[in-house]
Amino acid sequence: MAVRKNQATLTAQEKRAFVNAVLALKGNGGYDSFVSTHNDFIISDTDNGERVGHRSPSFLPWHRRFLLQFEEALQAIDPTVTLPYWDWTADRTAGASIWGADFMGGNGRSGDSQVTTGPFAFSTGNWTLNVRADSRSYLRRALGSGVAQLPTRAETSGVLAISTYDAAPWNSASDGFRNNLEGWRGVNLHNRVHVWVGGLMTTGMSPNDPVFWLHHCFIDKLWSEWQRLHPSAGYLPTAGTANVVDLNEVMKPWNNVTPADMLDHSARYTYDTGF
Ligand code: CU1
Ligand code: CU1
Repeated sequence: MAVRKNQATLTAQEKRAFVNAVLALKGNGGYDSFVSTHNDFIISDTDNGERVGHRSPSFLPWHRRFLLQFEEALQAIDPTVTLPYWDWTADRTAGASIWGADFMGGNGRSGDSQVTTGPFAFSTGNWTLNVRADSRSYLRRALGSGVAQLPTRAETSGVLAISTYDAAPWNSASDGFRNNLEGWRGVNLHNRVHVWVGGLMTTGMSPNDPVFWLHHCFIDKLWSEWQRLHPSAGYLPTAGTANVVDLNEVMKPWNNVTPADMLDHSARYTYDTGF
């Protein structure tokens, strides 16, 4: 059974294995297709057609499936690798070890926000952005400048206490666990972390920053915690809802997986906290 671990507990060897698998996937072209897929599923509430990846109930199952596909791609390179998660309620400063030169690399420099340390620095030659909105092909970050503070454990616990998964109008105005976790409402958990990191993380091409996977792995873990706290709550809506993915409807771009298929991850992976 694959166990996803807190990144703060990884050994030097585990960090190296994860970084090397990510770099290998980047090198063979596979990585950039994940960036494109993510960017294709950034949508607004007012788009015509179905909302899938964001601002809708399927935000959580869509990203669970997306992370699984990425993890499988890494495991095809190195079967020992699993996705680590970044508990940003605990590791909440630019000095935290996650930003070390042996792992994610550090903050962007002043002026152009270019990341110049670690394995994803442009100068290494291993991390040129190909899926991008402008001519800048280097990874950028501005830790703590778009918003000063990462979410706290108390704020996160408050969101985990919300007993309803989601609610009409099933978008960024909804009340419920999903939208409070996604961050369009309330204390703002997920969106705020993207803004705190800054740079590419504030765009639809956010997977260009490998910390995207560690952030979303923690979002996935929080969903898992919520499921355990509210065992009878389930996914909503169950059926008959226009423009969003109901419980048993397939999700693009895969077209062979439903939210119902994603509710129980225990056959595929568990977290180091025991579920
Ligand atoms: Cu996303
Ligand atoms: Cu995200």
